Amino acid sequence: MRVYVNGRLVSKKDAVVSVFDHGLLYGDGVFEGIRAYNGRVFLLDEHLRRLYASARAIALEIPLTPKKMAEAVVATCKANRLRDGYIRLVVTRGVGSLGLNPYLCKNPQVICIAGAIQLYPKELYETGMAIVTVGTMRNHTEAINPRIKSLNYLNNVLAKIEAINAGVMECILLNPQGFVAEASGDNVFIVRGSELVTPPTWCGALRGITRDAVLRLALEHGYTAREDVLTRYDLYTADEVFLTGTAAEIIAVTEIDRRKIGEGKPGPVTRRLAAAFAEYARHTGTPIE
Ligand code: PXG
Repeated sequence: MRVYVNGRLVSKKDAVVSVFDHGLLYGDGVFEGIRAYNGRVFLLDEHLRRLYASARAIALEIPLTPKKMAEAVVATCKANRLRDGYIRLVVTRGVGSLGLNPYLCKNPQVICIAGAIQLYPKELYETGMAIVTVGTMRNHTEAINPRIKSLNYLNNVLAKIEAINAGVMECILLNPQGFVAEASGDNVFIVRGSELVTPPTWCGALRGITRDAVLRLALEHGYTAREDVLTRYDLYTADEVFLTGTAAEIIAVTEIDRRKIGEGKPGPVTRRLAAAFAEYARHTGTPIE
């Protein structure tokens, strides 16, 4: 495996950052998770736009133009002969002193890893998955804004621990007002009749690239789709619920808090959109060759 670190493709063992990097010391940095399908990097420009917005939000200046960053991503895929897989792009604050001050960190580190992705078990895509709502709240938008895809995922990790301890693999976090925000690493949609609803970003959702793609695909397939405030009532009473994410793609949720959702199996809207998404992903993206 070759890993991109600050402009060089190095071996796995040489792909290292300092223990004084604020990415490690404080979770100070940003990242993206991107997929490659069928020899193309899926929605690379959208991911880069979000990466640079996340960086801007934490006053981190990325030492590469978006164009050079796109070239770095493609070069990393190429060096690893990646056609289908997962790309992790990370920008850390870089080495600083033992103190929070980010302005003392002069060399942000840019890392790109191209590898495999651990999806949920294949069977779960056939059966749908059981999830729970958890007590860990999504960060307040005036704390670490959930729109920032930062290296500080501890809140999501705490939620994931609750999910795993409850015997399921994913969970829904509510925001401090009690409205549905998102899952620990995915966005959430409900289906009511032929309408899709997903929480607005101000409720504490990341603006998922998959979420945006699903909103577009839904309209193309004759559904209505909108953002609205959701509560647990809306989850429990929905016809269908599904999650979207770069790793998960589209996965049906058939049980929440041990309550059956809809018919208790992946519904027709979820299945149709999952098929449309798979087709879209195969043909959309920046060619690696
Ligand atoms: N919410 C959160 C908190 C996320 O981290 C999403 C929603 C979905 O966004 P995208 O843009 O991917 O549709 C994410 C993305 C991992 C992993 O390793 C997590 C994500 C993406 C890729 C890998 O767990 N989360």
